[in-house]
Amino acid sequence: PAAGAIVVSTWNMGLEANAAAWEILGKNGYALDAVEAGVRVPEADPKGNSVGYGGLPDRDGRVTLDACIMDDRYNGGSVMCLEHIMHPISVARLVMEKTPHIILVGEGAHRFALANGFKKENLLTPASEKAWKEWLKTSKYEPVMNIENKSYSYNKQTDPMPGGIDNHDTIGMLAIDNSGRMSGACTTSGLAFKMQGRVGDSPVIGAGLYVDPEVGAATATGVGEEVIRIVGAHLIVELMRQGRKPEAACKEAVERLIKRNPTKAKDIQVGFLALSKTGEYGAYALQKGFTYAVKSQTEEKLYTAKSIY
Ligand code: SD4
Repeated sequence: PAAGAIVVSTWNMGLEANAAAWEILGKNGYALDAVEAGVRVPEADPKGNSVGYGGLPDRDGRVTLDACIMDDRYNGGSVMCLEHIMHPISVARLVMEKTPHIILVGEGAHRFALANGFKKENLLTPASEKAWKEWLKTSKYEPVMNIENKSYSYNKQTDPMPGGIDNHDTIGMLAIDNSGRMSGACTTSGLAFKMQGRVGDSPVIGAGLYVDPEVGAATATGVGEEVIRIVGAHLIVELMRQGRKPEAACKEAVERLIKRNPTKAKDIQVGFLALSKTGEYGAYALQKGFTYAVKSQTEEKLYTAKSIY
């Protein structure tokens, strides 16, 4: 029996993304359609500097996108290091539905997108280009995000990015529809000023996203290298299988990060968000400031996750 539709997603932009997902969930639509439609909102938003259009480029000035999607039957699709395509999540869905594969990367993913009717577009906005040129002056690579008083190597006051450079958000979205089907999506431009070819956790099924309809789903945001190290999303789903509530499972994954790399964990942000198959949700982060949005029949709200530090 269905617990009633619900959608949860990472960061403040999740509110708007959830509203788009609800257009589908509220009409008894399919969770997979809902998560795709939901994350397309930040993908197309030039103000968000870490998803899709307007995302900060790599150190060579190239906007390279990572995304993955999972349906309610253990199917997944993923694109990595995809350039010039506004909606990598929709390409990931096509990889899942139209190819015998799960992952396409770089040039191959790009060609696949074009062959399926996607348009080649310039995703580097003037604001992102300006931020990159500013960054080039020092070329200091510090993947620090969303920690107050710690930012990239340039001044927040003169920072050309609308919400501040350290407002680095990937969207992960998890949903259950009115028929009890669960799906998830995760999409990002990855860490700003990364090396050309670098891929984070977001398109890695099991790390940035995992959906197990028997148990629940989880997604991650933050420094992807650390999330991959512990295969974060899959770890959380397995902890829920063993009986942990979503928040407790996310907390245990965060503690695992600290155990694996205690020095690093103090200086970076990682946040996890989980949804059980019965519609319970919870989150946990390393640092303060990780927000997530929830929308169901009974609530529409932004929460701030608990954190270790
Ligand atoms: C990455 N996890 O590429 C992504 C970045 C991110 O909020 O989540 N930013 O490592």
